[in-house]
Amino acid sequence: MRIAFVGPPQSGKSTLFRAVTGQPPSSHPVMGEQMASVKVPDPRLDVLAAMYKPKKYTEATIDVLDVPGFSHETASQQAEFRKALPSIRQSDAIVAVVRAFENPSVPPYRNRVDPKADLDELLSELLFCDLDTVTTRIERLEKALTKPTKTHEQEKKELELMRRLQQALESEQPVTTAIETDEERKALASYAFLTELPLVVVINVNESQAAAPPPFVCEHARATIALCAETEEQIAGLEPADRQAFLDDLGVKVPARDRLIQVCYDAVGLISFLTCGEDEVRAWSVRKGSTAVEAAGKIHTDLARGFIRAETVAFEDLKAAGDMKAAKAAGKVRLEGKNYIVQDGDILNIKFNV
Ligand SMILES: Nc1nc2c(ncn2[C@@H]2O[C@H](COP(=O)(O)OP(=O)(O)OP(=O)(O)O)[C@@H](O)[C@H]2O)c(=O)[nH]1
Ligand SMILES: [Mg+2]
Repeated sequence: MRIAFVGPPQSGKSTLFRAVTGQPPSSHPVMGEQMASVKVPDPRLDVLAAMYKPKKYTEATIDVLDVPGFSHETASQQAEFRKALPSIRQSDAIVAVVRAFENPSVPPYRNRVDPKADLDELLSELLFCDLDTVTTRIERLEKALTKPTKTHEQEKKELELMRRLQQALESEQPVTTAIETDEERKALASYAFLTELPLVVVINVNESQAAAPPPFVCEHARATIALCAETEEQIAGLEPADRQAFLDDLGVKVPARDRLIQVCYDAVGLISFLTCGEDEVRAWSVRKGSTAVEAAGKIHTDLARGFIRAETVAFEDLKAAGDMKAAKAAGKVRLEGKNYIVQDGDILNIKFNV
C-alpha cells in the first residue's frame, strides 16, 4: 500500500514525511519526489512477542510518497506537480496536508493562513485532472462511434458512463459519487482517477493547537486530523524512553503520526492478521473481506496452493487465555476453511500440503 502526501507549497509535507518515516531532519529543502517504507505500529505484536520470545519481530509496512507542493502561482510549480501525478495515481490513498501556521518561508504575497481555502484549491485541482482524463476519453469515444466497429456496444456503454463522471466532476463531486456498480469500478480501474482515492486531510497546526480538535472537517475525507508536523518530527527523533516522557508532557497517549498511519490503513480498507511462533511474530496486511486462502497466499504462494485449513484464534481470546495451549483448552482455537473471511487481529496458523 502506498499513501501520497499532497498539498500546497510549504505546508509541511516533507516535515511530516520525515516524522512518519523516521528519516533524519534535513537542513535543505527536498526537491522532487521521495518515497520510504513505514512500519505500521501494532501493540498486539508486543503482547505476542512477550508470549513467544521470537527471534524476529515484523510489523506490516506501508509506503509513503512525498511530492512537490501544488500551486497555480508559477508555471514551474505547476509543472513540478504535474510530473508527480503518475506516482500519485499509483497510490492507494491521498493525504492532503494544509498549513494552519504562519510560515516565514512562504513569500509574503502568498502567506495567507487559510487551510480551508488551500484545501479547496487542491481538491479542485484533483477534480480538474480527472475531468481532463474524462474529457479526452469522451472525445476519443465519440470519434470511434462515428465508425461501425465490433466494439460499438461496449463503446456506447463506456461513453454513457464517462458522461456521468463528467457531470459529477463538473459539479465538483469526486468520481466515486458517480460510480454505481462494482463492474463500473473495475472497468474504470485503469484510469486511476485521483478523486476515487480515499482522502485523509491533515491540518498542520502550531504546537499549541495540536491537542485541540481540527479547526474544520472535510466532508469528502475519511478523516480530518490536526497535528503539528514539526513536533511530530521531534518526537520521531527521540529515544524510546524519552519519547514517552515527551508525550506525557504534551498530554497525549500516542504520537499523531501513529494515528495518521492507522487512519490511512483503515481508509484504504486494510486489516492485519497475525502469525506467531518462536521464530517470528508478524503482522500482515490484507484487504477487508479477504478469505483465509487469500491470506495464506500473502505469506507464500505454496500455502495458498496446498491450503488445507487455517487454525484460527482471535488475538483478544489468545491474550485472555495467556497462551496458545490455554486458548486451545478453552475451545477458542477454530479450524477454518478456504472461504473463511479473515478478521482484523486473527492469528492464523495455515496447515498446508504441497
Ligand atoms: N511552525 C511550524 N513550522 C513548520 C511545521 N511544519 C513545517 N514547518 C516549517 O515549514 C517549512 C516548510 O516545511 P516542509 O516540510 O519543507 O514543507 P513542504 O510542504 O514539504 O514544502 P514544499 O515541498 O516546498 O512544498 C519549513 O521551514 C518547516 O520547518 C509546523 O508544524 N509548525
Ligand atoms: Mg517538500
